Amino acid sequence: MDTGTDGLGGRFRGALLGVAAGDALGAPFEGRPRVEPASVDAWARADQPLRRTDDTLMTLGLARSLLACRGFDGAHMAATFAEDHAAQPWRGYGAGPPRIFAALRAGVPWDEAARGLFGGGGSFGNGAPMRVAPVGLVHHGDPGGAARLAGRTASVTHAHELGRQGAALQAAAVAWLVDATAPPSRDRLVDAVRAAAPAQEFQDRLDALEGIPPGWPPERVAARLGNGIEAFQSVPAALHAFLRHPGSLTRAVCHAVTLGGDTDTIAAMTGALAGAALGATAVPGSWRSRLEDADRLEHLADDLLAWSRTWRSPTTTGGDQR
Ligand code: AR6
Ligand code: MG
Repeated sequence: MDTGTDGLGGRFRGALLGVAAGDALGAPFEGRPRVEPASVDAWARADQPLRRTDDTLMTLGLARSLLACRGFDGAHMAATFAEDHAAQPWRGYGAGPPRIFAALRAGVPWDEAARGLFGGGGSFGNGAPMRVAPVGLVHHGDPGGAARLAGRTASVTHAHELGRQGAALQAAAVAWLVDATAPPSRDRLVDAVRAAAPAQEFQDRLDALEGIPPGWPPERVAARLGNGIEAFQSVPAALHAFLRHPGSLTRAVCHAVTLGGDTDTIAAMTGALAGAALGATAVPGSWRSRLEDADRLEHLADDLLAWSRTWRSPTTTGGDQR
């Protein structure tokens, strides 16, 4: 059940369901330095609803904006994120985005608002990579194109170069995995995405991934890669969790949660990677039926696939908005 390798439609659905499942499974453990595997296991087998946080909400908003504008429109994407936040501000947002939304309401242009954060350097939080799976999907098989579009979507809230590179790395990995034959090897995946995040903070951790033995316990992995809210810690941690269990979405996501720290976001990104590689059949029925708005996630995945087919067809040419 857990080693499915669906066709393209199943992989699109798998990536979005994977984000939502990882987000909701990780959410109760967010901020704990360590998480016992037995606790994650119990929550994975429980029957309570799996509620989304900002990770899934912003993924939905990013996908809706790309579809509505037939590509990236910064003002529209910023307005979409701000509207979703205004409707449900209690979904667990980081500190930065609400400040950006307030600046937008005060009339600051979308491409200036994010640059004002954190002393003018912009954010390198993981808010841009956590929501970027739709970009990897529509650029499946094209990690470079995914990385470029991811950087543009990141700039709406994460102006810091490390925030943008984190989104580029995650999107490139999703793009590569959608078209990969399972199970992908660590070296091939790392080679395919390395160029998306040239900063030393990412390159050092991509190197470290290669040296992590399969038997290392979560706390040693977390000590090596980090498990924090910074994009350069949590994106490599998600790559690790996926690569630890490349044939099982459930095991990869549960392992991600045991890394501790920013558990919902590390698990959401792991879920995106595993879902892109393995497809929707890798998401257990028991999880899917607990997931908030699973139907909506699947419809959006289908719409992303239909849209990407229109401009990826050999008879059409892509505009620079994509
Ligand atoms: N300098 C210092 N600290 C920083 C910087 C910087 N340039 N950039 C980010 N931080 P934020 P997000 C720290 O606020 O990325 C939710 O729980 C700082 O502590 O831009 O959208 C989601 O589930 C800042 O508050 O928000 C994710 O886990 C933090 O990084 C997460 O929040 C997050 O950056 C997404 O947060
Ligand atoms: Mg969250």
